[in-house]
This record gives sequence, structure tokens and C-alpha cells, in this order.
Amino acid sequence: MCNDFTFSIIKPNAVRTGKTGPILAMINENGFEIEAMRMVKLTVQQAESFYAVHRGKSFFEGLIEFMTSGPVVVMILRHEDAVDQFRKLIGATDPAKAEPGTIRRTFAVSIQMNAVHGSDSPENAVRESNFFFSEIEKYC
Ligand code: IDP
Ligand code: MG
Repeated sequence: MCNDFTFSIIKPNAVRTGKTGPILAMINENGFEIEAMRMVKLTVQQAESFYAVHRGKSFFEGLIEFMTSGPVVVMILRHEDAVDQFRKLIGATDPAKAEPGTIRRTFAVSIQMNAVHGSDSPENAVRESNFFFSEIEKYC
């Protein structure tokens, strides 16, 4: 169930610097359909809960500060094998290690400010979508 869906965030650095349009264009050009989308500013509590798996890591506090520093765009994307295909399109966490042509290689400015989030499993895609979207906006 839900293998055709993933969840993504355009992160604050990319929104702030006007990269929302170009990133959405890349997403569409690579065959992903946007099923639901919203712009929100995360609270510290929301960001900590979203990234709870990273609590205690050296980069956690900086990540929370960054992710709450301005509006983000959250969305549900549809594609065959969506989670894996989208992780391929965004590239490695560290943009220096991301393949040319990936979203992170193109738009990230650092390992922290790496432009986009993509779920790492179908289960997490559901969990993460549930943070921001109600049942009526989901298609699986
Ligand atoms: P992912 O986003 O590729 O799944 P994760 O390891 O889940 O990568 O890390 C979540 C987010 O935390 C990253 O996208 C990035 O913004 C930030 N992050 C990860 N590792 C580091 C680091 O070593 N330094 C600073 N920020 C990091
Ligand atoms: Mg991750």
C-alpha cells in the first residue's frame, strides 16, 4: 500500500532564495505528480517531532533551527516506486556527494541546507504525510 507515494519538503533556504519554482519544475519534469501541496512555517515542536529519529545527533539542534527559520513547502508526490525514485532524484544528503543533475547537487548550499527532504521508506512517507495532510487529501 502507498508504494506510489512519497513525501517531500522544499527546505527554508531553497524557498527563501526563490528556488521553489525551479525545484517543482524538476519534480514535474521527472514524472512526479504533485498530489497535495502547502506552504507552512514549522514550529520547533513540529520540527523536533518530524526529525525525532535524529534527536541526540550532533546536527540535531542546528537542523531544528534551520527547518524553523522560514516557510517550507510540504507535498505528497506520486510516481511508480516513489520513495526510491525520489531519493534518486534528490541525490545524497551531502550535496558534494550527490550526482550531477540531482536536486541537491543543483540547489543545496551545504549538507544542512540541502534544499529538499524525501522520505526514506513507504512507512515514513505515510507517517510524514500525516504530519501535514488530512485523509481527504491523500489518495492511498
Ligand atoms: P536525508 O535528508 O538525506 O534523509 P538524514 O540523515 O535523514 O538525511 O538527515 C536529515 C537532515 O539533517 C539532512 O537532510 C540535513 O538537512 C541534516 N543533516 C544530516 N547530516 C548532517 C550533518 O552531518 N551536518 C549538518 N546537517 C546534517
Ligand atoms: Mg532521512
